[in-house]
Amino acid sequence: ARRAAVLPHDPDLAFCYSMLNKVSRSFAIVIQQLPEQLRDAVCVFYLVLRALDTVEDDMAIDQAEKVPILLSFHEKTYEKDWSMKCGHGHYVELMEQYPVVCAAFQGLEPQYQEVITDICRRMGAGMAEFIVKEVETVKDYDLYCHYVAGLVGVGLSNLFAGSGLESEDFASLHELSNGMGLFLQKTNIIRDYLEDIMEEPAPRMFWPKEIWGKHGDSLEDFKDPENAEAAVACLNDMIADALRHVDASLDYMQRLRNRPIFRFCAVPQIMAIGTLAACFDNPSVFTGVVKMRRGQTAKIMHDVEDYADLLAYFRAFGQALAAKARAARGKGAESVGRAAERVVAG
Ligand code: PS7
Ligand code: MN
Ligand code: MN
Ligand code: MN
Ligand code: MN
Ligand code: MN
Repeated sequence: ARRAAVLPHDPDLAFCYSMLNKVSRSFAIVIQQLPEQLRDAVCVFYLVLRALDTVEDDMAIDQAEKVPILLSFHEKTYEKDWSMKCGHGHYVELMEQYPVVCAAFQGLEPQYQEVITDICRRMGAGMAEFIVKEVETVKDYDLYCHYVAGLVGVGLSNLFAGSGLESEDFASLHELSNGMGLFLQKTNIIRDYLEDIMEEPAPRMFWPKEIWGKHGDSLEDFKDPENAEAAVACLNDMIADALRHVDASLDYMQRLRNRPIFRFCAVPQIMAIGTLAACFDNPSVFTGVVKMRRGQTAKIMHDVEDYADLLAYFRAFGQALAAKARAARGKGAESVGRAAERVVAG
């Protein structure tokens, strides 16, 4: 049976779980189902990185101020009263109450603290690098996604190995861990096209020019209805690129032995391939937010227990992609079709 969410006695951790539930619906559920030894560390890890991302995302902070904060963010967790005013919605509260997250961090086992600090330091440095540089090539794109998501995979693998609940080998599965993060992050970047380009006071652009340059003269033009056809062809190329990481992701998850850890990893990956299937050949990506069918997320959370369940979902979404690709023809659909057929064949 799955464990229900447990209210921690520690008030700092209680705040962390309440914040986690406000900022992430799906991660909150799978994190709270993790084994006791890991749950608090992963919850704090999530909030530390979410806070770092809030700084990265706030386009009202100027570069000269932002870069040093990103570079030193991993040191704030050892302080007693560092906070700042930035972000929007629930993130404002996260940043104002950051000392509470730091207090919870300081109560974690040292081996977990070290992993979180190391990843936060490397992610902050990577974010800073891309504040002053643009994503031009697919190589840049893979590197940016490594910094903001691949490193999360590497850190989580270290936590899994450190807990003794998964094999020590996970601490050295860097490429597969990175692939897990890249698959999630590329899906997020594809789905968030409009949100990111409309960001105030300045747009955020993560789609690499090496891909969009084949379809137009500027990334921002894809939101104009007269460019819908080129925009969708570009979108389909972006989805074919994201599907490159499916093999690593399946290979990684096939090695997991602990059921709740497996679910924690598998649910977001299934939601990612489901989101890619919903976005594929879909002009709505350029005019609003595309999500999987309502209720589908809840069903996935409920259903997925083991690798066979995971494969069934990947094959079903692979089928959906392949069918759409056959109907689409042209518009970059062939490469998605080939990638999808491989997912279906296994
Ligand atoms: C399981 C081996 C510590 C659980 C989970 C906060 C989401 C926010 O959301 O466009 O549009 O604002 O600004 C590998 C999660 C990668 C990361 C990256 C899976 C921490 C997470 C901070 C590895 C999640 C991918 C920025 C950076 O994009 O986002 C296994 C735990 C995982 C956080 C995500 C997000 C990056 C992000 P949004 P952005
Ligand atoms: Mn963000
Ligand atoms: Mn970000
Ligand atoms: Mn995003
Ligand atoms: Mn965002
Ligand atoms: Mn935003």
